[in-house]
Amino acid sequence: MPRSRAWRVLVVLATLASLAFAPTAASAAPFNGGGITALAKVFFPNPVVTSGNLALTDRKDADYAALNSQRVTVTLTNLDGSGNLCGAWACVVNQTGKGAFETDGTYYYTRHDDRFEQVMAYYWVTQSQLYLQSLGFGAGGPYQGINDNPQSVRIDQWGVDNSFASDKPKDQMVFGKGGVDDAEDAEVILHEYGHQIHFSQSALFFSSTEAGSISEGFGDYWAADVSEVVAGLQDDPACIADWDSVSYTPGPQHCLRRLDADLTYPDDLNGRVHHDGEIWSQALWSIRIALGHVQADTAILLAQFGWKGTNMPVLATRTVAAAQNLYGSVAANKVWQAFHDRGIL
Ligand SMILES: [Ca+2]
Ligand SMILES: [Ca+2]
Ligand SMILES: [Ca+2]
Ligand SMILES: [Ca+2]
Ligand SMILES: [Zn+2]
Repeated sequence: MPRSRAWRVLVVLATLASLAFAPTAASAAPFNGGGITALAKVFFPNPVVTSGNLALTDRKDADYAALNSQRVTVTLTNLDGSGNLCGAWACVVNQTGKGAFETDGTYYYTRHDDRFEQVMAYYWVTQSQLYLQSLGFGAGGPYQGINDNPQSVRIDQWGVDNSFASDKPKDQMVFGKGGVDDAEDAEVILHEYGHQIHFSQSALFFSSTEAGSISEGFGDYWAADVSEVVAGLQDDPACIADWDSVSYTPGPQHCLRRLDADLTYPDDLNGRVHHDGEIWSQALWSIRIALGHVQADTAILLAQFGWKGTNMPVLATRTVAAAQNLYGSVAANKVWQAFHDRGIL
């Protein structure tokens, strides 16, 4: 049976917030996975975050100076040396359109060129995997690997404004081109990677509506989490997909969803997985604030292995137990508090 989860099924109104954006300092901490490397230009994580400019618009995928200047030069790692964007942890597989192919060690494109999105996907998928490994998951670490194989990615001519991840019949991530091309925003790529993490950890992550909501919430959390880990501290990290959402939210600030919606369990559940997921994502974000991302993510990820797809209180209890085993009672109490604040425990 096919299992897939989409990035977005509903237009979600942005939460307005008063913001004082300042361009993020180049405090980059990307992971170096070694192997064959090349240079590339990417959005880091997206041009709204790095410019602080809330007035940027898609302009039908046109190149213009205010966007071109937001590209950051990064190192692609773990490439297979073929010249294609394929390597140990990500592989761009195109159904249509030109695939990026370079033999001079540089993948420099502007966002009008579909190969730009291919580079984005290769880079951010690989960074996600290297971050998992840095926490000890796979690669000789103490814990089982998670999605540690070349993840197929398709940057299609798919016209709709949505993206999805699936594991059956095809293990792939597919990014649409509606509005801002979805893979121009690293936080959309990271959200979909969150589903791939779940596919890898348990066969039952989509066995119920509530399990699906947890996966949507975790995807949003992973988007904000890895966006900050890799690209540095941000003025408003709780805003998800600040760039992709300029096409479908009214502004002035654009966020697909947020990690501080203050919804509670079970009263605010309405059966819509992206909405209900905001309860879960906020709890995870609060754990991260309390413990820091390394401890928070280690506990959150360990609790997800083999989960039976039941409900939020069960997975929350497992997460508290993981924190207790790893870090002791003080940390476990903070995790419990984060879930308690959302009404989950
Ligand atoms: Ca584009
Ligand atoms: Ca889009
Ligand atoms: Ca996978
Ligand atoms: Ca963001
Ligand atoms: Zn999703």
